[in-house]
Amino acid sequence: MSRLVVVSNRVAPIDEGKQSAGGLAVAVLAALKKTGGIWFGWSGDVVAAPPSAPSLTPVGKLTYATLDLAKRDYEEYYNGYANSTLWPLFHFRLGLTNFNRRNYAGYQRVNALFASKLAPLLQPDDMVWVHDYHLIPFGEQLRLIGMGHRMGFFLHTPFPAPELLVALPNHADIVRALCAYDVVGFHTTTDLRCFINYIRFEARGTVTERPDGEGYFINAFGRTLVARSFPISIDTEPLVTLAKQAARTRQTERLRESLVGRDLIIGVDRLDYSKGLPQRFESFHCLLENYPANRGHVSFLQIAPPSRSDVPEYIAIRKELETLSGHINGRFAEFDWVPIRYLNKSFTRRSLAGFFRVSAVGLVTPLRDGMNLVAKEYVACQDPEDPGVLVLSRFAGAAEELGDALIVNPYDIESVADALQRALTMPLDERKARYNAMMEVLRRNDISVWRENFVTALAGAPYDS
Ligand code: ADQ
Repeated sequence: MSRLVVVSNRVAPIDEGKQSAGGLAVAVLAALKKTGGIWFGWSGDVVAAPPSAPSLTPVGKLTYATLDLAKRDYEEYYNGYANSTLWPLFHFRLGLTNFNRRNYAGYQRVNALFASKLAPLLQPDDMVWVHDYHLIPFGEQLRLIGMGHRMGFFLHTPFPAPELLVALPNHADIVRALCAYDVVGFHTTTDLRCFINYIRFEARGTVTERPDGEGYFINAFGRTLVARSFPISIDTEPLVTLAKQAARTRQTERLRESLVGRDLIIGVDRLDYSKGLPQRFESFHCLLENYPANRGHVSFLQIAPPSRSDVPEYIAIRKELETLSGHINGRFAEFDWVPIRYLNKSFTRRSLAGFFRVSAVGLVTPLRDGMNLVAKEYVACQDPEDPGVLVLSRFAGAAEELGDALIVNPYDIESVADALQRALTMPLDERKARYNAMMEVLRRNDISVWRENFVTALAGAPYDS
């Protein structure tokens, strides 16, 4: 069995026992434990003078290899090109997309540097699996220094429509870099279609459906590769078990007691402008305006830990949400009821599982999201005998699989309020039918299926010969 080498911007916490380990970390660790291998990426530290070699931590058959970033690299590669150029653009936010040559050069430089540090650690038969928009040129950089390995890339964000992508000055370089891989994976068929359209109409490449129906052969920039959708998922069964246990913890009990019989709507997101939080707050406001019977009877708990707080757009959205939540609470709160509980902090997986289970409605309304695992987690954490209702944005990748949620357009504030009202008053039979249909999907496609499908596709490479 070939070793697997996973490359991602951040390497997950080495303490695997940690309840905070998310789906990707669980999936990657399980794969690495099976095949042995390396997990390579940024340590998360920014230092004045980064050491020239990665720091290696062997744990059983796998080795964590991490590099520190210099301040300038952190600014140009991470805050700059990755999070101020590619992230907004890939979320269809052209108005928030900043481009400059310095950041682009920093992005390329760090990718080349990282590739040069991984190369000496590679064995000839290794398969390299690179993750996400920070590291698109990584594979091309490895090839430039003579690495002929099987290499795959998975994009965790959406892929933008070509009409938007061409606004990026170096769009052809970015897509050419994607074509240096043997397998390129997206969350949804929509993302895949955007990529294929770019290849056909911008790159003048050819796209052929694979005979087995598993994606497409792409011929472009002198290479042949496979492009396919691999919808990421959650560790469904362990999470079902965790939620059952979490239902009885003291913390969950405290939340239940604090509601005194009221219904709870929950939102859990990184504090990011892609998640549609201002529109969500407005929708809750509209629910209280248009359906006044909910006043005093429904609370909205929004958990939103800050992220990327060095990037100005993230400072701005935080301020906006503070103003909005203050405004809504000021308008509607009673001496014994506060409409919005807005928290800027993280919780363990166990705590979240308990909170999801107590909540009558899961409100997941990104303006654009690669997949959105919270939507899937909310469903898996429900009590099968009395499940809550998921209200889900059509612009989350998860909507492609979870059609039994109440699907909404997050820009349409009043119809999201209508969907909330429908969710809060939905009869038990309908809630159960929707829950069962969604659980069927989550059991069929869990995180291990996602991983196996990608690794199997990569094992079939190269597709050139
Ligand atoms: P994110 O944008 O981070 O991920 P999401 O898919 O929802 O979004 O994953 C977030 C994870 O963090 C979930 O497992 C969630 O439970 C956890 N989390 C969120 N808030 C938390 C909190 N306050 N405390 C503790 N845990 C919290 C990116 C893409 C998504 C894509 C994933 C995976 O933007 O579209 O689904 O990668 O590919």
